[in-house]
Amino acid sequence: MTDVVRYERRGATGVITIDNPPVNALGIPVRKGVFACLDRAEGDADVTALVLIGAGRCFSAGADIREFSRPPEPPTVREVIEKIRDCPKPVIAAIHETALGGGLELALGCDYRIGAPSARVGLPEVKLGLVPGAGGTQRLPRLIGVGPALRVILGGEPVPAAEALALGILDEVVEGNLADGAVAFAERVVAEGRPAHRTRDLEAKPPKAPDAPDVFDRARKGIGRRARGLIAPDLCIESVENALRLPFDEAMRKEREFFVRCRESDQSKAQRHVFFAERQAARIPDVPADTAVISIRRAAVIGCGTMGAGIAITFANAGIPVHVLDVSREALDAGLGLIRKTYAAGVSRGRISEADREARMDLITGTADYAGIRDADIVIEAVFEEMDLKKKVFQTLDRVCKADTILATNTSSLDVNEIAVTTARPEKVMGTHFFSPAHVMRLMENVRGEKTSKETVASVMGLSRRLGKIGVLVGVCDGFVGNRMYHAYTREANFLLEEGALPQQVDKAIYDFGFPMGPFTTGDLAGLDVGWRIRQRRAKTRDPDERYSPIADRICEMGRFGQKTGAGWYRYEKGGRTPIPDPEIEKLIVGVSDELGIQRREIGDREILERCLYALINEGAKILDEGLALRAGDIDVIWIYGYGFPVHRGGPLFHADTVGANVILDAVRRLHGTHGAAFKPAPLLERLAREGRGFHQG
Ligand code: T1G
Repeated sequence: MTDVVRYERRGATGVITIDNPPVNALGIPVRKGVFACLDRAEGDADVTALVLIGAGRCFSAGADIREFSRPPEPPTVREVIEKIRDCPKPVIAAIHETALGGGLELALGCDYRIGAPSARVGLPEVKLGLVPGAGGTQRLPRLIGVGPALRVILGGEPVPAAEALALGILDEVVEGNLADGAVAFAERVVAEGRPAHRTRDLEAKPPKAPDAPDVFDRARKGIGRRARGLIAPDLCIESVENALRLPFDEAMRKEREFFVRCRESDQSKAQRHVFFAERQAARIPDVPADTAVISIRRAAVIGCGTMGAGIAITFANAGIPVHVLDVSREALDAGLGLIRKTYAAGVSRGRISEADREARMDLITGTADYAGIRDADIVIEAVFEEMDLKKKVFQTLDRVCKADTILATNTSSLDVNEIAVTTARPEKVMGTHFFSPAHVMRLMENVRGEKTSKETVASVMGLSRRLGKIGVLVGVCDGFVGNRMYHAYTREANFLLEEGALPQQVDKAIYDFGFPMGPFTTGDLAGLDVGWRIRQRRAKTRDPDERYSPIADRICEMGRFGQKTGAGWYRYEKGGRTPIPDPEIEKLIVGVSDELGIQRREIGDREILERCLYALINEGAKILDEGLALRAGDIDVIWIYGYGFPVHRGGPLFHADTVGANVILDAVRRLHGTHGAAFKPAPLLERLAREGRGFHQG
C-alpha cells in the first residue's frame, strides 16, 4: 500500500483503490502501490477475486506524462499489467469517468471490465505523438476486432460507456454504486467458476464487414491526409497489424520498440509540451485560482456579422442564453439566417442532433433594441473594426447594461485601453479575440487592459473554458500577440515575392513544414480586405523608411479579396475553393519587382522558412521581452490553436528551442544585415543564445 493506493477486503473480494488526484495518473507510487496490493491479495487465502477501481474524478488518465522525459522506473505499467495477468484470482476493473491510455491498458489486462454509465475509455496516445505502450495495440484488437481498434487508436477519442459495451471493451455497465456492482460481478465470476479470461489469450479478430480486408491501406491513406509527416499514426497501424501476424509476446516487443521510438522523438516532445502548455495558459500569476468571478448566466453579442454569429453559436453550444443585437434589422436577419444555416449544416453532417439544434437555437434571441440586453452578464462587441464605432457601442453599453456586466470587445488589433476609458467601468472591460470561424477555432485571445480588474480577468478566463475554448491572456499592443506576430510572418512572405518567389512556392514551403496552408492561401480564405483595412489604418503612422510591400494593396485595389470574390492571390473556379495560380498576379508581382528595381532571383524553400518562421520567432521573443505574453508556452498555444502552427513542432517558440537559440540568432543577425531593422534581434533571443538556454527552460 502507498498513500496513493489503498487496499480493503469486501467479503472475499480484495478492492484495490487508486487515489492519486487529480486524475489517478499511473506515476511510480501508484504502480508500486498496485503491485504491492496484488502481492497481498494473492497471499490472502480468504480472497477469491479482486476489484481495481479509481477514487475521485476517474479511473485513470494513464501513464504520468511528466515521467516520459526520465528513464522509466520499475515497475512499469506493463509490469503491473503482467502482474495482474499472472494473478491466480480473477481481477475486475471498475471504471467511472475516464480510463485513458495506460489507464485503459491496465483495465484491458484485467479479466473483466465493469463501467459506470459515465465511463469513457480510450487510447489518446497518438495525440501525444505516441503509440500505446502497454499492450493497447495488442489487447484491443483481440477484444473488439482490428477495424474498431484502429479507429479507437488512430482517432484517440474516448468511447462512451454504451458504445464500449457494444464493442466489447466493457463487460457490463452498472447503475448505482460502482464498487458494489463490481464486487457483485466478482462474486458471480467466482461462484460460476469462470476460468481466467486473459485478453492476450484471445485471437486478434481480423477485419470484418464493414471493415474490408484493406482496412490497413485505408487507414494509411486516411492518416496521409490528416496526419502528414507524423511518426506515431503510422507505427500505430503497424503495431495493430502485428496483432494479426505475430505471436503476442513478439508483437508486444515491437510495440515497446515503437513506443520508445515515439517517446524519444521531437514530435512527441512537442506534442507533450503542448498538452501542458494549453493547461498552463489558464494560470495567471497575479490572479489566484480562487479569485471571485462573475456568474455568467446570460450573454449578448453586438453585431451579427460572421464573427458575431459565430460567437453567438459558441455561447449557445455551451448552453448559455445569448441575445444578438444588430441595429440594422436586415443585418440581424442575415446573421440569424447564418446561424440557422450553420446549425443545419451541423445536423446534415451528423455533428449535432436535430434536438440539439432546436435546443441551441432556442437559446439565441435576435434584437435590434439595446434594452433587450440590459440583463446580460457579459456583452461581446463584434461590430465593424473601426475605433469610433466601437467607442460609440461601448458608451451605449455602459449606459444600458447593469453595473457588473463585463463589456468585452472582439477587436483583432485595436487598443482595448482606448475603448475601456470611454466607459465608466474600465475595470470591467477586456478584449475577447475570437478566431474565425468563432464557433470552430478553439483559441480565445483574452486581452487584459491596464484597468481590467482581476475579477474580470478570472471571469473571462473561466468563461473561455466553459465555452470549450483555450483562453490565453495577452497584453495590449497593435495586433496583441497572434496578429502582431502574423504581421511579421506575412511581411516576410510578401517581401519574398518581390525578391523572386511566387505565392504558390511560399505556400508550398509552409505547407510542407506542417501548416494546413501557407500565408497566401490563408489570406484568400480569411478575406484580403480585413488586412487591407488594417494596413490603411496603420499607413498614417507607418515609418516612411520602413520597407513596405505594395503587392497586397494592389490586389485589393483590383477588388480581389480572395475566395469571397472568386479571386485574390489565386483565382478560383466558380464556387470553387481550390487555389489556382494566376498569371495576372505573377505579372503584377514581377511588375512591382521592376518598379522597385529589385533583380528577381531563385529563392529556395530553406530561405522561405527562415525568413517567415524566424521573423515570427523574433517577434515572439520581443513580445515576451515586453511582458505582453506571460510565458513562451502561451505564444505556442496561440499559434497552434489560432493559426495552425503544426502541433508536432510544438509552436513557434518550442520549435525555436528544437532548432536552438544560437542557430536562430545567427540567422536573424544575418537577415538583419541583409534586410534591415525588421530583423533586429530581440534582446531575449540574444540572452538565450548567450546563456545556452531555450525559451522554455527556467
Ligand atoms: N499525466 C500527467 N498529468 C496529467 C495527465 C497525465 N496522463 N492527465 C492529466 N494530467 C494533469 C493535467 O496536466 C492537469 O494538471 C490535471 O491533470 C487535470 O487535467 C503507457 C504511454 C483525463 C480527460 O493522454 O485527456 O498512458 O493543470 O485539466 O479537463 O500507453 O486530463 O491541474 O496541474 O486536463 O478534467 C495517455 C491526458 C497518457 C490523457 C481530464 N493519457 N489527460 O481532463 O482535466 S500516455 C492521456 C486528459 C500513456 C500508455 C501511454 C485529461 C482528462 P494541472 P485536465 P480535465
